[in-house]
Amino acid sequence: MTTVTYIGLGSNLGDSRQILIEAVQKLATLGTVKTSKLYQSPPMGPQDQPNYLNAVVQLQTDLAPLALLDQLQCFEQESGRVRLRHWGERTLDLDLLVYGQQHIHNARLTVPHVGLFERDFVVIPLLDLDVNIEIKAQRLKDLPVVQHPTVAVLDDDSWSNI
Ligand code: PH2
Ligand code: MG
Ligand code: MG
Repeated sequence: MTTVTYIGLGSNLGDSRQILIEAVQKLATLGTVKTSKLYQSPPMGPQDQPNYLNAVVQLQTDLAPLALLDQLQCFEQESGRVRLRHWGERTLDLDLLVYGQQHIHNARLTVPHVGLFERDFVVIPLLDLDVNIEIKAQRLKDLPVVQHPTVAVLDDDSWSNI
């Protein structure tokens, strides 16, 4: 059965734009994808790191949650993932934000993603993909972070060429 999932993409090391384009191409091998706009976003966490590029992909896939997570971690490694410190700089971060309506809590995975509601670099691109999206009965467009976003649009949804 096909499930609608949302994947958060982030990068602030290397050629981030190219790294995210290649990530979208890899995600497209797992099902049908749609991309949000491409954003630049100031770092959450340590401030002595570069700004991030962030986007969200909607992926409709037949993969089960942990099989999807395996693929995301594989794609992170293939990008030559470097992760220097907690909440620090990285070449590619792929976060499973939402998996259908499911709530998942296990040693490897928490879905919906922890902290999603507070992160404008996640909420704003999610709204690009579905302006009426609700997660845990919360309409994302009503969240406080939507009122004063710190993210800047770099490109419209054609940035990934998908
Ligand atoms: N990811 C982090 C830490 N801080 N800040 C922004 N703006 N965007 C991110 O994707 C991000 C971050 C670690 O995953
Ligand atoms: Mg992350
Ligand atoms: Mg992550």
